[in-house]
Amino acid sequence: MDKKSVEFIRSLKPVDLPDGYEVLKEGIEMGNGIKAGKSLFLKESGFETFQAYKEDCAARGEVIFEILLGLATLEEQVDAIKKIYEHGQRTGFDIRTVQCIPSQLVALPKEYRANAPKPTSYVMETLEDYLAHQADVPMQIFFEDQVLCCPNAIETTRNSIIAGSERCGLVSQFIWSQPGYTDDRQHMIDMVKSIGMVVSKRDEGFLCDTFMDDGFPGFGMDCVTYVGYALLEHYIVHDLCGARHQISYGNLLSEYIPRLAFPLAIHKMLSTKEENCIGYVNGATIYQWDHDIESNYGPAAQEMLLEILFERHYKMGLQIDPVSITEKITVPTLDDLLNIYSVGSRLREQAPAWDALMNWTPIEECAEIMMREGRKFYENAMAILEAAGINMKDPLELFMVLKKLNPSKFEATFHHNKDENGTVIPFIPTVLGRKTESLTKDTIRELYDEKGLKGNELEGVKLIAASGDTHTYGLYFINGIYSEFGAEVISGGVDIDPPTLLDLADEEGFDTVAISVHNGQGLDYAKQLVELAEKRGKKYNMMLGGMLNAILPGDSVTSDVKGLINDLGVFAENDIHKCILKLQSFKN
Ligand code: B12
Repeated sequence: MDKKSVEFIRSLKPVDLPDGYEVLKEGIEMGNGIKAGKSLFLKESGFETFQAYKEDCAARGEVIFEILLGLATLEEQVDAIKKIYEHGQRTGFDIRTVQCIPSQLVALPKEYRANAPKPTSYVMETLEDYLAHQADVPMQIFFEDQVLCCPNAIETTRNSIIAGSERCGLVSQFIWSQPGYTDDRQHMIDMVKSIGMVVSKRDEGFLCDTFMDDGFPGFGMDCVTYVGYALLEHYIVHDLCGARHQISYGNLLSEYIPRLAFPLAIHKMLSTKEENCIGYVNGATIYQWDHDIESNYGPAAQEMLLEILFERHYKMGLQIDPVSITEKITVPTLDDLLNIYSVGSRLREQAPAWDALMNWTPIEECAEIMMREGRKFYENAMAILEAAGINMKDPLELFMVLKKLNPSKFEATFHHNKDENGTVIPFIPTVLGRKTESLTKDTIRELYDEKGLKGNELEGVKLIAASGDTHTYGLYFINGIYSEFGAEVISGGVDIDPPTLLDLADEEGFDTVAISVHNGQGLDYAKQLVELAEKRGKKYNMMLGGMLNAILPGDSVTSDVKGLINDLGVFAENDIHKCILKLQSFKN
């Protein structure tokens, strides 16, 4: 066992935490005091639970499609749910489930919302807002993002249960930080209580869902980390807390063999007759183009067809949540979603004819590796946690330790296959890590060969580089480039808010900051930086890159806000050569 990892985890052991079981019990009691809702879909179809419906579909080889929807306002969201139902009636595609993607502001208790940068999507304020989603149509509505594992977990979980969201999620998101909220201890306590609320509705089918790619596995270099993490989370949520636990995944696992081997491995390891552990597979998002976007139908259709055939063969209850061909550009509109959903539905028509043509051996073989190495990863993680003196029977203590672990360190700490320098040697490398690494190398080569840079252009430049949200690969990219050309870069990590960023710059004595943003909050973020700098009476050189868009007041779709950010005096640009020239100008 890696002694360094044990010592590192020992340094994270929390003090002054209440007993996790008492907290869980409190949550169960809170849950007992509320009545769980039931969707109009369940009432109409006669199924007691959505799980029962899902199992019935699986047994018949019928694949369930679900729409992931997060529009600009609640009114638009509710109207869209009605339209989805009508679309199903008109076409016969019979779509019955919508998973809602509200704004990240919902993850924050109300008193913190006013000061947070505004990301895309709508905000829910009251229980009525959750109930409104039913829209008088027989649909099953799920609330998962920003529920269960965020600082506002008690409110979002309670409202979701009352509104009949049998799946509450998403456990893996507990590692996300929200702007302005710093009380990790309270965050973890409220999360364990919220899991308790879901446990109280166990017999009514309620479960804790998780989404691998939003959590630690989304930061890893090895697909085996998906399995190792899933087993660890299952131990805490299912074995210790007693909740039903379901595992979803998919936007970053874009290579077909690991993409299908992962649920097969999980199904074989965790599903039982009584409890199915397989959730949904999200459309892969990283092979998409942001130009000639119709070309994205190619990989999207291929992927959906394979998933349909896979589910017809294994009957494990894997649902499909497709992503639109506009994924690389912005959040999808209802039309974008119905469009890709229709493609998926038409693929189902001819699927039976493909069944006999399929050879699942490569998937089975990859699943074997995932099971074998995933179990070793999990056992290694458990052994390290135990050796570090963590109370392995206390869900709160375990979550608290993991919360303190920087996401980029999870894999490096618990992986069982490393070289002498401690670098993880992946069994099945992830795509995004690999792609970003080669993008960085290719860009560096271009800057030398085509732009004539010499390598010393940024000598003497000191800057803080950070991500304003959970997206890390853009940050990895700029860190790599700026360091290559001589800048001294301190990484501010992820989820950093404007005041913390400027505090860090002040502490380090740096006056240049480069921020990567993706959630549509770039304009707000820049405004806050300018205001804070003014208040502090200081001059900073500020640069922003990433997804430079926002939903402007009164609009339903995002607009490019690069110009508006530049007007504020914050340099907004993704062209890395222009950024290097700008950084050079700061030296003068
Ligand atoms: C990977 C990913 C994730 C992963 C992130 C994992 C990780 N460890 O980073 C996960 C699954 C966790 C995730 C979560 C979310 N995501 Co996301 N994600 C993506 C995805 C697929 C790829 C982004 C990426 O890493 N690309 C690779 C890097 C190398 O490229 P890049 O980021 O584009 O960076 C380039 C430039 O922008 C530039 N750059 C980037 N930063 C900077 C900074 C500076 C200073 C400079 C100069 C340049 C620069 O350099 C790079 C090379 O050119 C995109 C869709 C897509 N295909 O692009 C959505 C996307 C960015 N995500 C999106 C959203 C909405 C979210 C969520 C809010 C969704 C949700 N509700 O759950 C959450 C975020 C929650 C949070 N707490 O922040 C939206 C943003 C929508 C918008 N603004 O219009 C996108 C576009 C998807 C979509 N269509 O809805 N996501």
